[in-house]
Amino acid sequence: MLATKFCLAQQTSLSIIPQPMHIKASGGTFSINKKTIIIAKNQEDKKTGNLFNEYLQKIYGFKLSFKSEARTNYIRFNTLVFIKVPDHEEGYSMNILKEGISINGNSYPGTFYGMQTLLQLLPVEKNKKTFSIPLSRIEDYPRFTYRGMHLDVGRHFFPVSFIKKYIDYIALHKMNFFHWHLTEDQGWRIEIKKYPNLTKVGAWRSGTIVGRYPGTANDNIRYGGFYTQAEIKDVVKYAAQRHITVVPEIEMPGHSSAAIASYPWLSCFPEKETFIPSNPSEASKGNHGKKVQETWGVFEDVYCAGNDSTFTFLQNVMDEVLALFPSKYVHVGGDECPKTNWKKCPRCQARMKALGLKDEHELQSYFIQRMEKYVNSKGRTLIGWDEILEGGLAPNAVVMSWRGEKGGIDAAKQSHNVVMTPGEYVYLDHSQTKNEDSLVIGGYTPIEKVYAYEPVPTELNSDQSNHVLGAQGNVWTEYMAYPSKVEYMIFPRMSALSEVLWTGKDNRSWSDFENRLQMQFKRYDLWKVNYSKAYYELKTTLLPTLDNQGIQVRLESKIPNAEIQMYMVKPNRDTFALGYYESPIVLKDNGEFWATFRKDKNISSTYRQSFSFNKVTSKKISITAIPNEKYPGQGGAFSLVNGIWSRKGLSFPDWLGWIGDDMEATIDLGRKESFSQIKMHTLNQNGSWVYLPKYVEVLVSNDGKTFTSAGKSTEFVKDTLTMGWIAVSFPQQSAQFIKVIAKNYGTIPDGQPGAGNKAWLFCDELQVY
Ligand code: TNX
Repeated sequence: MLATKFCLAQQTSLSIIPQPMHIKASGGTFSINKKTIIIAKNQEDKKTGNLFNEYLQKIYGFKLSFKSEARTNYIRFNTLVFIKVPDHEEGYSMNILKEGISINGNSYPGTFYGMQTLLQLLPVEKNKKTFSIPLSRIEDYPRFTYRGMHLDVGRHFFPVSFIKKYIDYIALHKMNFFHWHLTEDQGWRIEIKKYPNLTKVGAWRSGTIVGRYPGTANDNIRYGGFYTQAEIKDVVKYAAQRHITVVPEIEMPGHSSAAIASYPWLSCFPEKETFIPSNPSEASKGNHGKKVQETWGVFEDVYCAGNDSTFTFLQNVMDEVLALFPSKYVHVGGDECPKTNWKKCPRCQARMKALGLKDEHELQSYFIQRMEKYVNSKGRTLIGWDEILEGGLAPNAVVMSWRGEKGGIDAAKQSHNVVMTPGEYVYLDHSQTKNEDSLVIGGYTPIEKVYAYEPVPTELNSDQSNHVLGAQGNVWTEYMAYPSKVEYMIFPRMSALSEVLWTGKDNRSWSDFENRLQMQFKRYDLWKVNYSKAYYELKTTLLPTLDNQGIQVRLESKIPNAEIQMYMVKPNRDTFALGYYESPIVLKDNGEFWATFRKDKNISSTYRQSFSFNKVTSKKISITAIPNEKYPGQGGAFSLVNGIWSRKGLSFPDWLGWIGDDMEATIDLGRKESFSQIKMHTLNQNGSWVYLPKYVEVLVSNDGKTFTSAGKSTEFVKDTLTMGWIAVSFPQQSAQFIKVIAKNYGTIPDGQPGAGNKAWLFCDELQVY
């Protein structure tokens, strides 16, 4: 432990992310200048030297020359030769002496990672003349063998130039897998020579919804693009030079609208028009055939599992894919495949009968297992999202656990290898701030949360833990239309993830990472990447006052001594200055609260929130069913009486959400009060499996034990987007306790997205008048 502490204390001056295993600084420096010589003996180490030079050239505008030997002023890239595979195959050591720098890798990737560390010892100021590198010794190796980043190019297409940048970012973080999500409902992005329609038809959609799902309109702009096989080869080679494996994903059996639009016979019902659930484009309105999707979500038109031609098609596609991607792993998706069509399809039903499959989940399992056999026969290993566990796991498959950690735990217990990608920690499409201005899918995953992620679940014993290969950041691009938005979403969270994956558990600490992050921000500037400054923003905590009469607002900022000014704008627009923030402030009246600071032109932050008080605001509240971990609200049940509710849809952090469960909230008013109406703010967004409650019932009590019903209602009045209020009105009542029951809709009906699954129920505020 002492040794670890020592390491941590020493390294801050070196500021490397991910944090190396051991650093020992000895005082003094070595200087890199234009005369420094690169020594590299073999082809591979020369390549590493060249990549080092490329970075120098790009960032600082000079490069170094190679020589076979030098006694002073050198940087040596040297991969060690072993008789037997060393313990830490991807490890390296680096000696920084007065005479020069030696990087000794345990393998070529190891030497490459040593070079990456060296890049982080270079100055963050561009025009420094000499580069002083502290004399030190570093020993380093990764904790996990799978350190991945994913990119969805289906929802939005990104040019090869950006894909290469993305690969550079992966390399700069010593990560080694790029999961390329190449096919989607909204676009097929890889050229397949045997099936030209996939890119002639499937790579293009007639328009895209505007704004957050379900959208306010369609932009009616034809959108698309694809990678030629030559481009793919180029990308794969570019990645390989950086010791990164590209794992292609060809989605099946769901998320296949684009393939079906290209070849309608892949569907169970080739004649049936594609259903675009919201805001179809003008072009699509007049087209009664199959179409590439224009909105986000999960769609029912999937590959037919009863038709052998589907498998022939997919195998032929695989043949071309495998020829392009040398990766041992091939991803076949497997997630979010509605079974609606299969239930109605005579061919699927006949297949189930012939094989004695008991339900459509077993049919999906048959589908994946059949593809796995094919992939295995070509010497490759199949990866799928955790749904491939349902109905029986394919014998050799690797599971990517995205719906929390459970899939990963189950798979590891069945001795399958696992890559962890749980939504709440590593979905980099989620918001990283509570005050997001741009459009994002929702959720709240700040950098602290990513950093706190531990990929090996505590439920696993040590044998089972060995099946956890690592983890991956997922980047779904429904709401990322441009490279700069992708950068904004991945940085700085990707840097935190790299440390989770590389650095041993005992060797990393959030506060130390925070120190190094300051330097990392400067490095982003050096790399000219667009990154989120959410780390510096005002963090707010809302709490009830002890007497339950007001809302306490606590503000925090990472800027030391930030001067945070506060205002209150009253409903009549009168504005009051509340002075500078010193300690938690108590709000008791309606109005819009503002808190704001400016550090410099790059960093400023404003928190702005309307509060609305009524008889239950800040009162004691409890709920029975615990909400889903993705939608816990802010401070649990208190979220329902904190005086605020969403105007932005699901991305607002105040929501409590339940799958299948009812909401039952009991409020203690503290004393008898009279009232005649209660209102519940809720969400109606069926395309995302979110339903209004069947009804809202209000019960009242004076002892908190025996409740009598005061009224019931189903009437929903929309306010913004898909949100609105359900009000229950009744003759004036007088009571101390109020119970609100919102009955969950239950099972999603046939013909709707997610049919057969349990519906979500949402609430972010209750009001009583
Ligand atoms: C679920 S994660 C999906 C994606 C969406 C994503 C949005 C997974 C295997 N499927 O299709 O883009 O949610 O966060």
